Amino acid sequence: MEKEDDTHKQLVVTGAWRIQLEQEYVHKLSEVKCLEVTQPKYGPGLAAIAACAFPHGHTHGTFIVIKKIKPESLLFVVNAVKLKTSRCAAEGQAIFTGEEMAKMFIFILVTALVVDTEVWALDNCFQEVARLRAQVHLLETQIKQQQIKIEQLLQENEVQLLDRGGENSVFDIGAKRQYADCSEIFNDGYKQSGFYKIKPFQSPAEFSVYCDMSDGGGWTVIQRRSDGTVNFNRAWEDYEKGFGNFVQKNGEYWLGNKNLHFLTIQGDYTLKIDLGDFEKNSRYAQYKDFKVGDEKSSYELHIGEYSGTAGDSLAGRFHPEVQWWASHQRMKFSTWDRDNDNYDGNCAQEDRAGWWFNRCHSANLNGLYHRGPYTAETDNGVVWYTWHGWWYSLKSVVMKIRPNNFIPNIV
Ligand SMILES: [Ca+2]
Repeated sequence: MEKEDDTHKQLVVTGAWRIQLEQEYVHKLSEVKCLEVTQPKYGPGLAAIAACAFPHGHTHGTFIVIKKIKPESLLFVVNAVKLKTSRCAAEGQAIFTGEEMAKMFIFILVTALVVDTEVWALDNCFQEVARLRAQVHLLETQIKQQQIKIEQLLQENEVQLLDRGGENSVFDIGAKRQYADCSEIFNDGYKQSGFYKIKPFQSPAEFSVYCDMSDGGGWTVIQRRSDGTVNFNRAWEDYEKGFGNFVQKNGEYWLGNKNLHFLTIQGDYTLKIDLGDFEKNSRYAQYKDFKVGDEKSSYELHIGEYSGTAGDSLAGRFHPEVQWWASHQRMKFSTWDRDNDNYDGNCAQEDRAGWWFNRCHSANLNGLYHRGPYTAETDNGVVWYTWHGWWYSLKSVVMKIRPNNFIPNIV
């Protein structure tokens, strides 16, 4: 036989009800006392759930449903039911007789006059509920704001990625071996252009560089101009270490004079300079035996035999009379804060670039990004004199190197 034990039942605080209660239940109700409201809980559609104790020996458990309507009065809504077992009650079930089933939805309205101390505890509970609800509302608002922000950021990120046209191309091919330049990477079977890590023999650390695996493959890109987004008017230290965008496919950068030195002392390198103008034309200039000296020599430039379609601006051989001041052969590197040129003034400062200035130049590929024909106090644009003269600033430049003896992959 199941043991009858009506002890702790649930008191559910919910919506308002106004229903009559039969006399016999009024009597029974008076015997039921809500001893204390403990551990208010909150759930969907409920203001609060609290435990309510019934006098020992009562076989009629009572669910009391309450909602505070006005501060000065309480509306008690009582559903009187007979609970046969505590076990069932604990599980939230109730077993009813036929008669009780008929009466189970009978309710009573009680005024605040009968409110006792336990009810005041409930009153506090309501205040707590209101406070917590306000808090929940505030937090929900904050979460919504955060979600909007996250969505905005994701959208911006997506737009940026679209802008780049999926041009991010950084490759991590693991640390199986160290590559001295891009030609070694190419010869090891990596035929996709993008950023790779290389470490020339004497370089203290590896660094990231764009490898152009087209055009025969194996090219280590040492400089790129493409859209004017990177400032090339920089100090000695920046040019020494390198700067710019080492992430995007067309990112502008200067690989760094130190790195150029470490790369080019490894062997005989060919320098190829790809040039593009704003009329969609392209030319190139190529020099054998490209070398950059060490720090002591102020990263002096050495170039060998020229070939190409853009003219020999670097060695200034286009006109014998200008060669003495226009050639960049054997010139030291200069920046606005390190004047190593052959000019009384400061070429790097006037022409707004770091370069192997003479007096001052017939090529200034690190010049200001003017976009085509320009006027300025000095010829400070991205200049390759033998193609477009001093007063046309080129659209694109790629300076890239690979060993003279590299066997191009010509398909
Ligand atoms: Ca000077």
